[in-house]
Amino acid sequence: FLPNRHDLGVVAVGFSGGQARTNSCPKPGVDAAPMALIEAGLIKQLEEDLEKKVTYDGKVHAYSELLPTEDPDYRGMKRPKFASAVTKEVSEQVYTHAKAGKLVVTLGGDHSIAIGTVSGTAKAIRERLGREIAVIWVDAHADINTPETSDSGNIHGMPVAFLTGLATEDREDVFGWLKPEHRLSTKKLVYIGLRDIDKGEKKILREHGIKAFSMHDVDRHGIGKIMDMALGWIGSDTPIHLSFDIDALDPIYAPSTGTAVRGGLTLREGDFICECVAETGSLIALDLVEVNPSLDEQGASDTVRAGLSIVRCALGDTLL
Ligand code: 4U7
Ligand code: MN
Ligand code: MN
Ligand code: MN
Repeated sequence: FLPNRHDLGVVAVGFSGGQARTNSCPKPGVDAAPMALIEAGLIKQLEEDLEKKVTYDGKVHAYSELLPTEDPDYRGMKRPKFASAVTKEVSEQVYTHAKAGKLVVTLGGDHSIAIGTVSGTAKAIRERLGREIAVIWVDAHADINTPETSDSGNIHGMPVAFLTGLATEDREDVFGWLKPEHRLSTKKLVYIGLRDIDKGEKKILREHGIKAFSMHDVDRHGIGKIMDMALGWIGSDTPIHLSFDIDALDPIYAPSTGTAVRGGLTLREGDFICECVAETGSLIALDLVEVNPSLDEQGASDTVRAGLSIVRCALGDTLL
């Protein structure tokens, strides 16, 4: 019932607007990640080493045609109209691949783009298989702030709230386009790697009984047991969307990212998570986000290499 594992659709999203450029967050550059990953050989490796059939339009989308003339803050969100328009477009791109039975690989971009990717697969898998997807969100952060709980107003800290319907909005041009068929149940969401969670987010996680494995849990049980528990929670034969924020990895391995937090996953733990998901045979989509090659020049190539490794492992490269 699952997509042909050898048939990939790749979407390159050069979007950094979910991590708004303000004095407190002067961090453009995450939009350059898809090109850096592709120049490092990503598509070529998928085709040649992993023998995948790759459908890719050859473009890094910047969506500049969607840039609104005016984009004032709304409910505290920064650049809400642009992020909404871009994620709506991403949603349609991802939907098209997933509906055609392809495993979709999306290269970000900041994590706000997951509003597009997850909504696109959720809708496609509902229509194609009559199934709900599960999401494994690997991240230092929970990204489940509502506009009201967010201190930063940055939309890359809110995607899970919009995807689960914890945040809703009537205005079509500010995520009002998200409909029930795009959404994800809080029961089908699992976090791994958390270590920097806002107060309001903790309350949300607790109140909705959301399954979350923090770095504390990883230290306590080891990553092997964590993956058994995470996949056990989801249940076998459930289509899995893996959304991997590179800041889940320790900054030793992935320093070039906008919101680095110390005390993260090792390179092997990150790869292991992806290998376990690959082993299930249930992966329907992968996002790799928050790589920012412009931030730490020394570390940029390490971070890009870590990203490449994550993608290859999720697609089964390292399995025997
Ligand atoms: B990322 C933060 F306040 N929680 O909402 C926020 F700590 O996609 C960070 O995981 C969000 O990198 C990080 O701005 C978003 C902050
Ligand atoms: Mn994130
Ligand atoms: Mn993060
Ligand atoms: Mn980040």
